Amino acid sequence: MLDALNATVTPKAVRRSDYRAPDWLVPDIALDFDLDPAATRVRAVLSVTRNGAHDRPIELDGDGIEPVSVMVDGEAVHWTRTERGIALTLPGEAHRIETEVLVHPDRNTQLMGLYASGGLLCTQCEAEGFRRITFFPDRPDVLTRYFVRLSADKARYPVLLANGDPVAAGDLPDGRHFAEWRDPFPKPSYLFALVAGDLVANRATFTTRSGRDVELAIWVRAPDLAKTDHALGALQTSMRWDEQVYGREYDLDVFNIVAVDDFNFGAMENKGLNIFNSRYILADPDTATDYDYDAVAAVVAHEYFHNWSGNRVTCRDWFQLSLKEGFTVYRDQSFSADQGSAAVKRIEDVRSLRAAQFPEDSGPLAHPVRPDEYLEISNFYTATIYNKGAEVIRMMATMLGAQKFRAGSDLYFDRHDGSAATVEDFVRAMEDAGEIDLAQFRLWYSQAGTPRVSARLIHESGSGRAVLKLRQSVPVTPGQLEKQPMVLPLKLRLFGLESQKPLTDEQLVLLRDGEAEILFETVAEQPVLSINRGFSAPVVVETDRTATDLAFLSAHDDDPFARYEAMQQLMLDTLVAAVGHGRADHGPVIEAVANTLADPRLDPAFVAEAVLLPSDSFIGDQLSIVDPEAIYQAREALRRELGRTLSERWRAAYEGARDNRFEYSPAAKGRRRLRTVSLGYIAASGAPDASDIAFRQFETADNMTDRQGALTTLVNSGTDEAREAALEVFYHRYAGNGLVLDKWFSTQALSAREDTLARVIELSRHRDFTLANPNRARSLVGAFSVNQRAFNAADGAGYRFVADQLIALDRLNPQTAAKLVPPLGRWRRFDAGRAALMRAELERILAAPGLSKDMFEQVAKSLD
Ligand code: B3K
Ligand code: ZN
Repeated sequence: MLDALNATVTPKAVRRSDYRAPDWLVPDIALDFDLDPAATRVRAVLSVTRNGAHDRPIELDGDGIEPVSVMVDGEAVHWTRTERGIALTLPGEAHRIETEVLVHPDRNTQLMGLYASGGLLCTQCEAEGFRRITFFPDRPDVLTRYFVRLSADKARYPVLLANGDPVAAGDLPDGRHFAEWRDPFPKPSYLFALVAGDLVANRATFTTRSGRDVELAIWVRAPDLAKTDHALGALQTSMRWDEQVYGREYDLDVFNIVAVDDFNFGAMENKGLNIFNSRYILADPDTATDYDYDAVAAVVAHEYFHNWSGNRVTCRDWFQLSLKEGFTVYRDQSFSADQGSAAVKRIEDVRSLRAAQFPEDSGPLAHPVRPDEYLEISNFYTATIYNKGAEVIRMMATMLGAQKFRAGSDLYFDRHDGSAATVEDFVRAMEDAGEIDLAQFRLWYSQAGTPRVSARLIHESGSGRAVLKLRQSVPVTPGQLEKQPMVLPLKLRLFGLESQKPLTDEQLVLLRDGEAEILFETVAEQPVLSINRGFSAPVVVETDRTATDLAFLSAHDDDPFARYEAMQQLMLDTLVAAVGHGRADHGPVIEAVANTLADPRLDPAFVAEAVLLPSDSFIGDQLSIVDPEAIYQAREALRRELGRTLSERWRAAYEGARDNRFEYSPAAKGRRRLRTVSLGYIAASGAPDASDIAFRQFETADNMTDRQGALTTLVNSGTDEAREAALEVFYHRYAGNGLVLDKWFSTQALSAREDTLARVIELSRHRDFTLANPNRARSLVGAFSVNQRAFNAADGAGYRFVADQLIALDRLNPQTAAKLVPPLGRWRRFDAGRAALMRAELERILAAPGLSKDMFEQVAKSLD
């Protein structure tokens, strides 16, 4: 029975199986915006055509907008309100619908639709924001040619941008002006965009391989102009890369990117007018870390690549989201791999898959790469859709080989250009071009859960044979109790422990059944198994490899990922044993780390990754019940011992990477990374001079990577004096720079110190803290909730703090609030006491008056 006070109407699920082609199409639209932050008048003229023989009305979505007038073919008409907008009964096959509505950008705190950000007016429409701008069949399979006229106050909004190519501009009476834009490529409404503001551009010309000139511009506010060169360079590099690697050329005369400070996620691929969260555009050495530089290039590339994988070929419905996102992430990952160290890039990608997607896949929000239903589509922009989706594409590329994969991609673009496609269309193109049967492989799209593979290698020394016994299982996930075996492409190779040489070539094994045996002949010596090389399948592999085997692979495997992985496994085995028994033999890890540090052939960037211990939460993911304190203590003990025992080596590595004047290159980045990782170990050793070394690095750094690396070390383990001094200097140095202040907040929220929660609560009352800006909300609340030890304080104070913030944030911005729910939903992984406290907070959120659909879905599923 519904509680009368909290009568939440359970929102209706949207199901993939209910898909029906649109009843009406909209080949053309003319939009006229009379822009004003308080009240913008939007006039729309839709030419609509009946799709097929039926007598159903046309349904136009509308959310939070009031019609001023609705006319059909020039006459005022009768319309009815529906749950999602309005419906009109139309007599003929083709009509002209004219609507006028008012919208209020400066009251839009959800940041969906038309909103105000730092003096600009801008839009965000994916997935369902266009209906907050005008009445329209807001679904991705309705493709429309847009003509857009913008008018606004010229002094306040001198720049007026929309999709496509500019066609006219001029002055109007009363200090206003106008601009007209035409986008010749039919597109779904989620790709619509406009921007109005006082902006300046960093410009360049790009000549496509067929010789067309494209005017590129990155638009920002004047003080930020000097921080746009990196993004502009990345745009040019990605345009060339897509021509060379995928044969895809840009198709309009202009390509505009605008940076805005208030944005719900990273960026948006609107046709010809990408809108970015400023954190993925602005970069200079003083304010951006190497990680930021890399992220700027990756996101610029990602959004650019969407021009083909997403825009020219779009999604039929939102269940197909991974069609554009998984493929585009795969494309941006390949692009980034080509710009620097492919091995390090693969390590980073796998690390983030394991940090975000594996927990999702084993928790209450697990869903397939192609989901079957949702309440709120915004909740499905997940690591599963993006990152696991990219792994699924990568597996197809591995199985087909580069040439056939390219042929499959060409076929997909040829077949579906200008239309809205499905995941099935993509897989079929790969099958046709690759001459391969992907019937069973399709399970990767429909079955959730991370498959587990167990691998046992048995050597019969007498016969010189070795047998590899493989077994797979797919865990139960919500709504999916029965699982079938999947196709797992596993790259493997055997090495000789004694000869230290490979015993076989690398081979690609396709594990299709629950169990399989692979026979190796002429294995004359004790073999060691290198498996899932390059992380060829996104699975968890369990082997019976000993510490000796893993240490051997960490020094001798020829696949850099497998080498990293062996070290990680060795560290994990050690840490899991330590958590279980209160102590463990640290010897093998110390020796393996020492060998890695001493190997002169290794790239410092690789070394830095290889010697890092797995994170607290990844250690927790290996355990059935997470004990945050025991994990933290075990990890700290190993870090301390590594720091002490290898003290000389860390200092040598630190010094060796010094005198590194800022330069953004893979080599310089690698040295900086190793330097800060070494600093972390020097500090972990408890050396009395550690705080001074960190403070010196903090003060003398000529770049943000070194400065923030030092700040993090000081915040975690510096003396009270050094820590507070550094925080103070940092804060004042960057006062007014929102993106850098975000780092100041998140560094403190991620701190390993005992008083982190108290500090975070204090920071939530800081004058620079606001929930209205998503970056700032994430920098404190989001960062804190992934600080495993502090968030999971046994008294539940961490949970309470996060729940309070989420309730408040939901009133402003449901989409951003809902994204921060998953850490609270992990209660099953904790002891009964913590689980009860987490559930109580979830219940409290669920009972909050006026809870959004976004939050309802995430919280209700998390409690289930
Ligand atoms: N397509 C957008 C994401 C939109 C998220 C909407 N909730 C950015 C991207 O993936 O490229
Ligand atoms: Zn994307």
